[in-house]
Amino acid sequence: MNTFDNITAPASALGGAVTVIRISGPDALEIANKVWHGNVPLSSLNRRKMLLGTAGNDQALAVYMQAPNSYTGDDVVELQCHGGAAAANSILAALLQAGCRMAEPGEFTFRAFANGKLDLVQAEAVSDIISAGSELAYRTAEKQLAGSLSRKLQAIRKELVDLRAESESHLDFPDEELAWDEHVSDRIRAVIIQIEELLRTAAFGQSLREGVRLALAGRPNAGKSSLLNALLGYDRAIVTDIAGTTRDTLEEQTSLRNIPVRITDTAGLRESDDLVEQLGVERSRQSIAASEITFYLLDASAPDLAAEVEQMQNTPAPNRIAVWNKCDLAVDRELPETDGISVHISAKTGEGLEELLDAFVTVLSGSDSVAEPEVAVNARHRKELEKALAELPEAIERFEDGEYELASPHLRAAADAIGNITGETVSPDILDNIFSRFCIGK
Ligand SMILES: Nc1nc2c(ncn2[C@@H]2O[C@H](COP(=O)(O)OP(=O)(O)OP(=O)(O)O)[C@@H](O)[C@H]2O)c(=O)[nH]1
Ligand SMILES: [Mg+2]
Repeated sequence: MNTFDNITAPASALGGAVTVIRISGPDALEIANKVWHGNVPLSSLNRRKMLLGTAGNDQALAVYMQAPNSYTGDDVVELQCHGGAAAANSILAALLQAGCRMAEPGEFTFRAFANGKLDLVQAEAVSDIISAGSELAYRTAEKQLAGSLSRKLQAIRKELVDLRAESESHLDFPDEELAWDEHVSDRIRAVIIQIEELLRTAAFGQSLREGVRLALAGRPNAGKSSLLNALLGYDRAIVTDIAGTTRDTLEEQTSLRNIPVRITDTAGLRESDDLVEQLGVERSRQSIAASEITFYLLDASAPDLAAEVEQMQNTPAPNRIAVWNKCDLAVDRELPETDGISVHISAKTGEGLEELLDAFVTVLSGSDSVAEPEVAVNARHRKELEKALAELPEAIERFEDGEYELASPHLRAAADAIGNITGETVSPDILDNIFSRFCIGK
């Protein structure tokens, strides 16, 4: 990828009603005017105006966005033609003939980054917006595109650069009576706290991007598949009154309270002589262990309630919520206490499902409401933040011992790690890696 030639690609999926073809580069205008013809050519006189003309044999709309006021920061022309591969391909072929090359995946956004329109965190947010699987993931990505995370990171990096300058000025003027800042160690400690705060958003960020893994567990017939269907809002899993109906794990994606979730319905946990059922139960245990949250279903209509609870307590499950199901059949029955959060529902009538979702949100966020996150760092950001964090205790120690020359490299390494996140100090192979994951045309 570079920033000096002319690139083109469809910016919308082929096959829709309309295809948008984007051209970006220093000669975008000239090239577009060879392929698209209207009453007047595209020029700075009619920039940002949609004009009707023809491209190939068909009608096409064209708009010119003059650098730097475009998505990429280059001169950009966008053509809109009839959907379908044939129309788009004939225009693309003409554009290639006229001097463009095909853009690589993410190359338009790369140009925006290289031209200083976006930093790396914002460029990644563009990709997050496209792949957002829920409203909350979308809104968080939007905030990061608007700079919510970039601003925090820039402030941290600037502070680290200032601290390093402070540390080095001790070296440069050791004998002078300068007004040293006496709070350097405290300032480094404050940076540590800010980085730790960002790191705390990583788990939620992963859930937002990939979906929370939620397992439905319990004995046969407890109502796991019924609950899956209730949460999805349609009949996905087979439900019968035969214990052992679900034999294999079944995974579905949905969103609960705007949070993307991957729900696994599991085979009921019990001892069995049936080989297939044994294998299913083994899978259930694995899915439960790999989940982030487990809804453990207990049958409120079962004859032996203590046995229900006992089995739950003997089954290791992360972030377990005890869910007494079939409460419609046990209206006046006293249900035993369980450790941790418990809710009472009926998968059949839908009663208690709102309380169950409240409990889900509480467990996930550690609070009563999922405060809409301002930022949510991704795995790449996390790695760099951890790198920065690892440098700082030693920087404090060296500084406090007066070994300024040894404190300074730690501060520098920490600042560079933060710079890798925003792209200020990032290496080309990391850039390639990030942008290659974008789709063509973005
Ligand atoms: N009355 C009542 N019946 C329910 C409720 N939930 C499930 N059932 C019934 O209980 C039986 C078992 O439900 P399933 O959802 O198949 O139970 P499961 O836990 O998936 O069972 P396995 O797949 O065998 O492990 C079915 O007959 C359901 O209609 C409920 O809340 N109230
Ligand atoms: Mg089932």
